Amino acid sequence: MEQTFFIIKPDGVKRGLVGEVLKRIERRGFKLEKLELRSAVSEALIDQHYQDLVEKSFYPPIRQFMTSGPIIVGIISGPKVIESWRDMMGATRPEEALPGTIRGDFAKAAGENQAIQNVVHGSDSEESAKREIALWFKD
Ligand code: DAT
Ligand code: MG
Repeated sequence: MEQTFFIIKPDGVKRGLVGEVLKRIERRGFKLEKLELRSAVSEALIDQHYQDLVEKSFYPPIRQFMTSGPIIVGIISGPKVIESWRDMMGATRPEEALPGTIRGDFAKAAGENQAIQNVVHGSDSEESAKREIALWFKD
């Protein structure tokens, strides 16, 4: 069965959206394979996670945001879960995320020199899912 990796980002945990996100995962019928609260995520781990973005000019606020508080990390499985979870999350930019998606319903635009507060992460391909699962769950 296909698997994907997801994060409830620091904004989601701080705003009390963990239950809301998990409810949507359960309602969709995906199976929770792993679920952990990580309260001290290192900058090094976030840099590895976002290896394709670290060189971008907009990256430093993302590193700062992602290490700003506890996050939830997990693995879910189901048919076409990678694409479905991306659909459920919605578009990266809050103003482009459709109503009914997690980001469309909850994401907040970036303030000056701040990261977009878009509540959730999901792997964008089979290759990313494998890489991210191995990175975050070393066992
Ligand atoms: P996604 O999270 O939808 O997979 P991504 O992997 O391209 O998007 O980027 C990771 C995060 O980085 C994204 O959730 C928000 C931020 N980000 C991406 N592109 C950005 C940009 N052009 N300016 C500011 N922040 C950006
Ligand atoms: Mg991405």
